Amino acid sequence: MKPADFIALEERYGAHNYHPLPVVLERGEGVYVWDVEGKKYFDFLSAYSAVNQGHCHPRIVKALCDQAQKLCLTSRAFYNDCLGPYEKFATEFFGYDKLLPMNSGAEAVETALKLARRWGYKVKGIPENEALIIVCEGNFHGRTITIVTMSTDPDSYGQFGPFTPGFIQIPYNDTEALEKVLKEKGDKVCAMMVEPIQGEAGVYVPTNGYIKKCFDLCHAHNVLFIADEVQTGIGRTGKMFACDHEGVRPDMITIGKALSGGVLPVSAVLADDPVMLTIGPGEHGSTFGGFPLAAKVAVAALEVIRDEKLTENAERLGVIFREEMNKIKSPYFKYVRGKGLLNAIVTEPGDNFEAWDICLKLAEKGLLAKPTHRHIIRFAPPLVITEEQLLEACGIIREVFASL
Ligand code: IF1
Repeated sequence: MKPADFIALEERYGAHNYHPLPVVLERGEGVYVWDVEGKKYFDFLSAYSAVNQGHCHPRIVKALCDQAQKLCLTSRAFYNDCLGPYEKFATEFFGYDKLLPMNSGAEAVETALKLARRWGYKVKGIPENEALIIVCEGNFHGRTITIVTMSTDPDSYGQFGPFTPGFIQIPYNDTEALEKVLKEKGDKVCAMMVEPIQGEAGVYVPTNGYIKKCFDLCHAHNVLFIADEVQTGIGRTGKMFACDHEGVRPDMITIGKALSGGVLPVSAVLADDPVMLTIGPGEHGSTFGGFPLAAKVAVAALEVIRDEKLTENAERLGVIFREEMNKIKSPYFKYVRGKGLLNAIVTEPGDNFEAWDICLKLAEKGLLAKPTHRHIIRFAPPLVITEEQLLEACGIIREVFASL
């Protein structure tokens, strides 16, 4: 079968909820993927930062295969010998009292919202069904109905109503707006949820000090500060969490994606006892959440982050990447922004020419990246990338801009 045949199958038999670049991949290793014709690419998307540890990391794949032959799923109706050790490892690794395991990032977000509301009623004393949660314009937290309620992107929420009540949207990177809402409605607000860097908005990095100020304002009003680090967490931005750049330890953190190194959907909420223990038996859960396979994979994935010093690598190579990109002299290049190895180039689209076309040219030259909006290209290679590989990739990007 040729690439076009695989594309035709998806088109014919799959729902049309995606518009991928026309590249059909069949194999991955480290920072590289190969298409069905054997062409090799740098993967500068890393499955939206799920593959921080690189494709098919041998240690993670071994953990997966070993456990798959022993026991995959028990449900939480019984105990198993993987979940407890994983929870101990992960809570010590991240520095929280407890972990609640789920699968997709959206589920972790939903779980955090439920915990926040529960805490609001049980601990803060908000009258039942009146709790409010503050979210930011331009956010991306997932695809469930409640989560798209929080979205300000009509593609995400349009014609999916009716929506979930109880959310207040404020501008991102605007602490005055936050202060105002908290002053007016703080007694009914249980939480603020925010991405420390907005991914879908185009790797939009807020002003230095924004996260710290949000955290302080929330705490002054007895409001939980929740960071959605599904994309920014686990080393991606050059710290374990993006909130670490400002020395903020959120009351709750949602993680996913790289928690499994991309081999399984594994997500979780991290919180301390006063929040986590507000939910009791039978009040929340998931058939697969924390299943033995996920537990073993997650431990291996985190050990790889630690042992291969991937967070440090992201910090160091991120600086080099932005330096290299700033050397681009092209009317189509406006600027590069990001932290660690989560970066984006903001382009100046022409009349008949947008970021998508640049991504097609990059793919031709052997580098996969994803446009977001008409004019932004995201660059997020696996964190196992070496300096030499990064410089080679930067050469491809510069070459493509030079050819426009
Ligand atoms: C897609 C973006 C990235 C997320 C944050 C929760 C979730 C995500 C901060 C939900 C998911 C994805 C999913 C992916 C596109 C993508 C994305 F462009 F939309 F913003 F990564 F940058 N919180 N992000 O970024 O996690 O339920 O998908 O596991 O194809 O929709 P999920």
